[in-house]
Amino acid sequence: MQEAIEAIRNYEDVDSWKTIMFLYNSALKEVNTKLEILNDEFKHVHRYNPIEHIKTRIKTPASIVKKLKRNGYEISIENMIKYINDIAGVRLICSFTSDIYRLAGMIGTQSDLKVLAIKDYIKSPKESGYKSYHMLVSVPIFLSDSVVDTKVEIQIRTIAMDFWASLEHKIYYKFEGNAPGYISRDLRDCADMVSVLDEKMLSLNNAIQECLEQEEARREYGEHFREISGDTTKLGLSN
Ligand code: 0O2
Repeated sequence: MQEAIEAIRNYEDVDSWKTIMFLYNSALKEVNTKLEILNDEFKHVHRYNPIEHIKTRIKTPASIVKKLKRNGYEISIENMIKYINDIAGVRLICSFTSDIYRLAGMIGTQSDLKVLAIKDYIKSPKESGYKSYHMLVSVPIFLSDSVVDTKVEIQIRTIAMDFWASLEHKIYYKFEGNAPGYISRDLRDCADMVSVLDEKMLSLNNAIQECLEQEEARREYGEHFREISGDTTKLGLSN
């Protein structure tokens, strides 16, 4: 298997940018399909949907250039492939924090995905308050004459974390990273509220599940009892 950089060299005569974007788009499609299948299988087996929705995106050229500059790299296709890990990005939005770790476990055991790095900003949130679970994976893209390992960043977060991150992202860009102190403080307070909300929603959901299980057990016991008393009536054993 080869890295995307070698693939670019092999395609030197062709338009490298188009080639590389073709690879990242293909990687996104592969990972997206995998995640949809995992979600469908989970729904089929457990009657439960761990993924609320999936968003995919390819980083814009302007955003790639900005990030290379921000990290002090020269603007080149090689540097972009080497240093920008989130050119192909998938975001999985879940209802509960427990879904995040369940999904991460399921992704980690996919034999054709290589997990290159994990950043758990849920256990260790960023200074800003940002919470999310990031997995950098590589997926083999099978071309007619070669196989190219291509990186995809998977971000997994709850609906509440996503709500927070979207607003914070907007504010970050609006103030170009220099938001007034009170806005940053309010955002950190909101991040704490998000954590409390996520915890409460999870414990509420667990309580609901417990009630449903007890109800099911009672129903099963009732049916079993009715069956037994029917049998004893037939045998003339009932009072
Ligand atoms: P944009 O505009 O969303 O694309 P790395 O070289 O991979 O170690 P990197 O890329 O900073 O360094 O890794 P990380 O921490 O996994 O961040 C990747 C992406 O996660 C970011 O891409 C954001 O989309 C998101 N992210 C990370 N930190 C924050 C944060 O504090 N707030 C919000 N709202 N999003 C965050 P970009 O390219 O930085 O931004």
